[in-house]
This record gives sequence, structure tokens and C-alpha cells, in this order.
Amino acid sequence: MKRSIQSINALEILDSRGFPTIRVRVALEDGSIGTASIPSGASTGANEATELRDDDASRYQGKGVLTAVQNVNVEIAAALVGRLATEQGVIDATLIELDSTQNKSRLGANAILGVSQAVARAAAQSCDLPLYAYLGGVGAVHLPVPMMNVLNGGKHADSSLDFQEFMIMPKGAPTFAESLRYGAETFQALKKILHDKGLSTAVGDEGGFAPQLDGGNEQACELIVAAIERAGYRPSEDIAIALDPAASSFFEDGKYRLTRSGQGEKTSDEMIALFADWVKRYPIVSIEDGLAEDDWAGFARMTEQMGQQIQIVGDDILVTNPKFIARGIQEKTCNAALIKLNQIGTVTETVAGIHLCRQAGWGFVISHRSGETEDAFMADFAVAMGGGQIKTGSMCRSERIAKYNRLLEIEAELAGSARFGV
Ligand code: 2PG
Ligand code: MG
Repeated sequence: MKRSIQSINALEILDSRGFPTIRVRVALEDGSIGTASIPSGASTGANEATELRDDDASRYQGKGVLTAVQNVNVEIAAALVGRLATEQGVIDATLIELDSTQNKSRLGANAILGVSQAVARAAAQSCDLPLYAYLGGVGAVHLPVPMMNVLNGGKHADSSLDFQEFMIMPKGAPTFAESLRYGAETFQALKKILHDKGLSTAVGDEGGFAPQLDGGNEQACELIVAAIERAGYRPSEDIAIALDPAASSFFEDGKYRLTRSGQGEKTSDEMIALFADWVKRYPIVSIEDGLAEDDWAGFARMTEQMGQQIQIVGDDILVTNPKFIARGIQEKTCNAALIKLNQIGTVTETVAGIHLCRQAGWGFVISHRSGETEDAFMADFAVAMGGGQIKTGSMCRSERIAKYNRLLEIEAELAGSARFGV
């Protein structure tokens, strides 16, 4: 059969932090080729699918992925060669069954997802379709509003910010291309403001600036509003703010510890009060992981208090896992999910999680990881799923820009039929 898998090969490559990751190449009988390179998080949720590392201290501080590469080349290849690449559900179910663990720890979610995504790409090429159209069908015309992480803190930078991500969301732009311009101009304005204040303009893992600020986490919001205005845009109408404090990373012994900024310890309710106060004073439209991954009760209180007004996104608490998303819907934990393919490990399960979000009337945001590669699969995936939101870093570093550039290409290709907005 022309669309059956002829060969599967993996390679150990490097991600944007210089740590190893896996690239998979799938070839079909008809000559179609699909590749996929898998990203890697720093502020990972405890319940994410397992990223298999070699733990061989003599290579890359134990972070090598040669075992995962071997698992693809030998066991997975043996199970999938000869199968139809267009049967994504069957391929993914076979991978899950072959692994046979709850969290993909035997073969590695990095190995499994690499194959899952590369198969999808090869199948798209074989069908002579762009990836977004293959995955999303004729209705895949909705370009996402980007959340651009222009100030980096937490586990992504040695800045003074406890909160990991301060993002701008150019939601008032008429097209994706224009939203990118609004964002890039604001990023440059922010650079100038930091420079003029004698602050560092060096960047963190996701390409946002990582300065030492005396004014705590809140000063980041002030600087962003100033940058939006300096670039000639209206805060709120043209460009709003989205936050990802990644609160699991500073939650210790039952308290949120804002040590970097010197803002002391807070309970869940004090954190919620802080966010509620900020939402009144800054154009914040979305808060992801404002509380820690185990704080289900706190999340539900935050959603009850603020969920009518802003988007409350679950990342570490839901880990793109349909099981946790279903619990979140049941318990009204949030009103949106962050979606990262490598948190769950197959394309099929990721789509299943998104379907749950849709059914519940939740939003969803397709997201990169802090350790990325030049692979722009997620850009096509965001258009295919049509949720209207993508989070893929700031306005520099090519592993981030690769996704934005791919979205520009898609918008141009769709021409008159493209839609843009949340
Ligand atoms: C997050 C992500 C991506 P990481 O917390 O949302 O920004 O970070 O990949 O380090 O988990
Ligand atoms: Mg997050």
C-alpha cells in the first residue's frame, strides 16, 4: 500500500537550551517523508507523561535520549512498519499499547510523540495537503491570537521575577500578520524602555527580557503597559496582558513564596486577591497557573471569583490529560486548558483533550515548551484545532519565530478565507 510506513528512524538532536532531544523521521512506501522534533519543559507538571532520559551522567549531565532513540529505531519501528500512516488513531493506540504504562515511561513520551507527529506529517504529505488542512479539514481557517512572553522569570530566567511569564496578546489586530507586527513593535519599545532605565535587555529561555526589577512582579505589568503605549497602541483594546505565574514552581510547604521579588509568603486566597487587584489595574485577560498544580480547591475558588471576567487557564494541574481535563470541567477548576502535545504524548490524546474543552465551552491555548526546536508542528496544529489562541514565546529566538513565521505562511495561503481572533 502506497501510504503504509516503510521506515522509522530517530536521531538525538539538541533543543534551544542545548540539551538533547529526539527527532523522528518516518518514510512511507510512496516516498512521503514526515519529521518531528520534540520540545522539553522546565516547569513541568508532576503528572506529565514521562520524557525518557538516559540518566548516564557521562553524557549531557544525564539528559541524553539515546534510549528513546533506540526504542523508536527498534521496538516502535518493528510494530509500525507496514501500517497505514493515515490511520492516526490506530497508530497512536498501538503506541500506547506497546508502551503499556500509564505515563508512557517505558518507551518514553518523547519517543512516542516523535513518531505520532512524524506519522501525521508523512500522511499529510502523502495526501498532498498542508498539515493544518490534513489535521483540521476544510474548516481549518482560524488563525490564533498569539500570547507573546516578553518578560521572563521563574524557571525560565535568572531575573528578579517570581512569575514565569508576562505576555502580550495583540487581540485587537485585524489579522495574524498585523498582530505579529503589533507584538514585535511593542517588544522593541519595551527593549528601549529597559535600556533607557539602565536595565538588562538580555533574554530568557522564551525570548522575553529578564531584567532585575526593584518593583517586584507588578513592575513587569507597568513596564508592559508603558511599552504598549510607547509603540502607539491602546492597552486593552489593541493589546492585552496574559500571565503565567507557573505557581507550582514557587509553592512550598503549603505557601506561595515570592522570594525573588521579596514579596513574602502568600496563601491561595492572598494570591487570588493579588490577581483580582491586578486585574482591576492592568489590562489582564488571562491567567494561567496562578495557583499550584495540587491546589484544586484554590483554582476552583479563583475561577468562581474571576472566571466571568477573565480566562483562567490550567497547565500543570491538567497536563493536557483528558482524565484531568474531565475532572477540571466537573469541578469548575478553570475555564480553559493549556495544550501541550508532549504533556500527554500522542496527537490523538491531545485532540481528545481539546474535544472535552470544546464540549464544556472552555477555551484552549496551544502551547510551546520552554525548550524548543525549529519544528513548527504546533503552528499547523493550532490552526487545525481552531481554538483561536497560541502561546509560543517572544519576538526573538528562531525556535519561537519559526512558529510565528509558519502562521504567517498559513494565513497567506488561506488568503480570503482566513479568520483571526480568539
Ligand atoms: C509553561 C511552559 C511554556 P515549560 O509553563 O506554560 O511556556 O513552560 O515548557 O518550562 O513547562
Ligand atoms: Mg504554564
